[in-house]
Amino acid sequence: MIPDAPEVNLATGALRIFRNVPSSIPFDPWPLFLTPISPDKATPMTRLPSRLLALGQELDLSPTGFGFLQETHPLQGMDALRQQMTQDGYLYLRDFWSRDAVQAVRDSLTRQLDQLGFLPAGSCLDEARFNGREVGRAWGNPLNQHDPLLRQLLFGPRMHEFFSDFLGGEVSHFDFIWFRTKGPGLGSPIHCDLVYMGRGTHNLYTTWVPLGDVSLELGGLLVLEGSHHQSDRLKAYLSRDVDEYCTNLPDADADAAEKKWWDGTLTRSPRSLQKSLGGRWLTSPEFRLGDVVIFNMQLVHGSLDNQTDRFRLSTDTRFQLAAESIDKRWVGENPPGHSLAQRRGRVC
Ligand SMILES: O=C(O)CCC(=O)C(=O)O
Ligand SMILES: [Fe+2]
Repeated sequence: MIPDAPEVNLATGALRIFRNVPSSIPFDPWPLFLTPISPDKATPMTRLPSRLLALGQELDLSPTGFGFLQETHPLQGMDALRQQMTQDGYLYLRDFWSRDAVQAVRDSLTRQLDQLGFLPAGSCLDEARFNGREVGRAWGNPLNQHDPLLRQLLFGPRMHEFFSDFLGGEVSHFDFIWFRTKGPGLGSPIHCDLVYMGRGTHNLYTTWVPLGDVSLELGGLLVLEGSHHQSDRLKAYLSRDVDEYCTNLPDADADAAEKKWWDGTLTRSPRSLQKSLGGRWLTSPEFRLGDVVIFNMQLVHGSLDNQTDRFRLSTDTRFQLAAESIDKRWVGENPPGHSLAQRRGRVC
């Protein structure tokens, strides 16, 4: 009997070696050269749910259509991390903070959700169960932007030092915090961040922070592999700004008065976008408390639909070099954001 070939799960990269090895065959020593992985760090062979959806569309879960984000460790050194950002458009850093530090922030937010009447009366706060009422999108979200624990985590020394090293200078961040409190149903629109925040430097990075463990069913960040290399094909999209309108088109008046507002969506069809741009849709088998994903402005992303009865909590925030120009919509004690005063007309 011949041993099975080493078996690679193409989606996870996990390797299962030699099933059915009969005792009569001498043990092959090569796996001994592999560095052992401590059990709590090992990625188990992830069992995918039977379906994963984005914007209500079933994703192609074959190995060519779907996979997992590559994990990186800051100890690899900043040169390697910069190279990886250029190559992949993102860095996925596990255990960037301690679980306890992030759990304290989660506790603060679930307490707020409870006080605001978004959780079922008497339920366990940490479960963040949905009671039928949506919390709303990031712009206009009622959670407290000035929560000291949250700001201390997102803008504290750990993140500051990381970005100063990564960008090689003094850094600044947007003051605005994008809260994601996603109940059951559709995830975020498929988009690139540039169209919401491109009025300053484009050398700008998003930090996506899960405030709770996020399973595939709960639905976390979803990125289209290699899409940041497709800026040429996305030129028409990337040159847009959600707070701009065309003065020379018939609906200019309604656009100027914000009666019509383009929400930055690149496509409503993750599958047809994938067909035309290529690349796999990538996420994590489980985003965990303490993780962070950092990505650039041109990477196409959204999130998986939430197939549970709980809220998925996360935030996203932005860092850049202090010396470079900053998009003023997102700076200040109460940033103006997508308000009417920020609307700009241009000839299209
Ligand atoms: O968490 C989400 O649903 C979307 C996140 C996102 O768009 C971002 O981090 O820029
Ligand atoms: Fe985004």
